[in-house]
Amino acid sequence: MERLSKVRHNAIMVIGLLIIPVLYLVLMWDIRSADPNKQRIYLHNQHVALAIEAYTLIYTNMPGVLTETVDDTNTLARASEVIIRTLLGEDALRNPTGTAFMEPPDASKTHPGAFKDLWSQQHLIRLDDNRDGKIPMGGRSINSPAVIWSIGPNGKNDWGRKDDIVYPR
Ligand SMILES: [Ca+2]
Ligand SMILES: [Ca+2]
Repeated sequence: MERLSKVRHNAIMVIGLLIIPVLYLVLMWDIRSADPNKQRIYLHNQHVALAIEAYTLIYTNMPGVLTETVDDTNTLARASEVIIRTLLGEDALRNPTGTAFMEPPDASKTHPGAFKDLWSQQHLIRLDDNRDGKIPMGGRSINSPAVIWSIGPNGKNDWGRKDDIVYPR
């Protein structure tokens, strides 16, 4: 009986010693494969999402212009500039108190409302304009008050698919 218990104990030890390096390798692989540029863009998108949330708390409506039904990327980019200007407190109509809900992006210093990704493309924003809790994106639906994305290194808006970097994921 005692011998059996010792065998079991040794077996557990061996399994444990095998699992630890495997877990370590999986973790390291995950850390190394995470692209820091994409992580940074994702955080920028998240930053805008939080600013939109703060705006809706104060003003009880969505900032900017209609975006949910806009299918043209250039039109959406212009609407996204209006939203960024609003969040920066630079749009007296949509943000009459002039409250800044986010830090100004570098690009906005020369072009008001500009919020560019690493490939100099405007971050795109879609808001839940009809307040039904979801936003259509490239044939699917995202349950969020706002979706913010970079069109990614291919320079083409894939509506959250392919190389686009989207918040929320
Ligand atoms: Ca909606
Ligand atoms: Ca893309």
